[in-house]
Amino acid sequence: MAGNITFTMIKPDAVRNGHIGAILNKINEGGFEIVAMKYTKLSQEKAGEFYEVHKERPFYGELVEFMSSGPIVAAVLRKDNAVESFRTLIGATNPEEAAEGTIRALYATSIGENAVHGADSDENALREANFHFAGTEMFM
Ligand code: FUP
Repeated sequence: MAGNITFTMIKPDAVRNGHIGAILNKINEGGFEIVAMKYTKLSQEKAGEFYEVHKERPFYGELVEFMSSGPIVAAVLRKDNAVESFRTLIGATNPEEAAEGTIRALYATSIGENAVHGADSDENALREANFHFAGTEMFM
């Protein structure tokens, strides 16, 4: 059965471009409840750890550099079938391929600087939530 929790980050590009409010509005309109949220900045070390699965990919260095280049908003969201539903709301990784009206189609600039992160499985959603938040910071 699909879980009801996902994890997201509003990435440094979207924060710099002033899209926090608009993106949170899309998240609310999409029917997601915010169960944890913080405005924070990842160190290079923390960003490297978060994206460890991509370590061997050619874009890993740039990804870590970018994700630690400015503040982000990290959040845990609740909705039925949260992971899949949120990935539909954000659209494809490459904004040029993202469906019209999705968060990435509206606010991302490139495949590397693509405005938002969305967990890709229930297991990763929980792992990523626990990476960013203490149990006492999540109002499940
Ligand atoms: P997504 O799950 O849609 O965030 O996409 P991936 O897990 O495949 O990629 C994670 C992040 O790596 C992306 F958000 C941006 C970066 N990336 C690139 O910079 N270039 C690529 O070709 C693919 C991903």
